[in-house]
Amino acid sequence: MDFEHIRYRCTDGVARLTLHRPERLNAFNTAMHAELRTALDAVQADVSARVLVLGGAGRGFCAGQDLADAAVRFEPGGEPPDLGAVVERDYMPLVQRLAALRVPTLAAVHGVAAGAGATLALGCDIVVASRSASFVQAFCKIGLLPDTGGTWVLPQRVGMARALGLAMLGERLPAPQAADWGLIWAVYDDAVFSAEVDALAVRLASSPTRALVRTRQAMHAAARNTLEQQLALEAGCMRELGRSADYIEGVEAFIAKRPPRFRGD
Ligand code: LHQ
Repeated sequence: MDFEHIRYRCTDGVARLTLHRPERLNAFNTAMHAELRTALDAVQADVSARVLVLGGAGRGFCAGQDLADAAVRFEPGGEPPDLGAVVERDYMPLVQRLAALRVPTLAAVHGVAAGAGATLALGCDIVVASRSASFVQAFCKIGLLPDTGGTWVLPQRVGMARALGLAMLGERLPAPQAADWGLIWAVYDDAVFSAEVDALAVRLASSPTRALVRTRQAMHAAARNTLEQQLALEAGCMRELGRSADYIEGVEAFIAKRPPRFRGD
């Protein structure tokens, strides 16, 4: 597929979506958001896709909203921009598409992930970073609050004290500390980062896709459920997955002491 501000390809079950405005640290503009929606819809519709890897081109992952974009600029003498409308049109659908995606999502963060760039990465199921990467909740520096699900995911991952500190001070959080705090899954040395990401992508692409996605959905639902509701949800998912080809294959492979060949259904 041809895009201007992103790159997208899907080979051997691995869908790779790369933010591609390197001269602007891959900051989001309106056109990039539209392309992201199209690409995520393509992943959703492509039955050969088994994992989505989200990365950035050039020297960093993403600097969040492009602050020079007309959609968010205040022109002297004019009306203030409606940032709520921008969030509703561009950022909410992005997070919602990621959360509903029928394949697991892997964010590969190198360099800086700032503002909505950071919270977008944190919206993926698994977040890995190169050792020199950093995460910046830059919103407070320009008078905003963490969006793109930031106020939801930050306290869940790191607790309220650290979440508020990150969001209110806007300091750079180095990737190793982000991993120590439980904000992200793992950090790899810069020299082996892309090889580690590839290996993880291949592993996820050969995993029982539907089970992984139900796991994400159940864990997200837990934030609003009672224990009783969550137990019932788990039972329903188990009922569904127990009828899946991947469950049959997983158990057969275990009994036969051979590696499973999951098909993702
Ligand atoms: C940028 C940006 C950028 C444009 C670097 N825009 N050019 C939702 C809805 C509605 C409205 C607003 O926002 C949102 C969600 C959000 O994401 S709000 C948060 C927006 N992002 C920021 O506030 C981050 C601003 N950028 C920074 O603080 C720094 O650039 C970071 C920490 C990302 C990186 O710092 P450095 O590594 O020192 O790089 P740099 O500052 O030199 O940036 C490199 C270039 O990229 C530079 O351009 P230039 O022409 O001078 O080389 C920057 O102007 C440009 N750039 N971020 N968000």
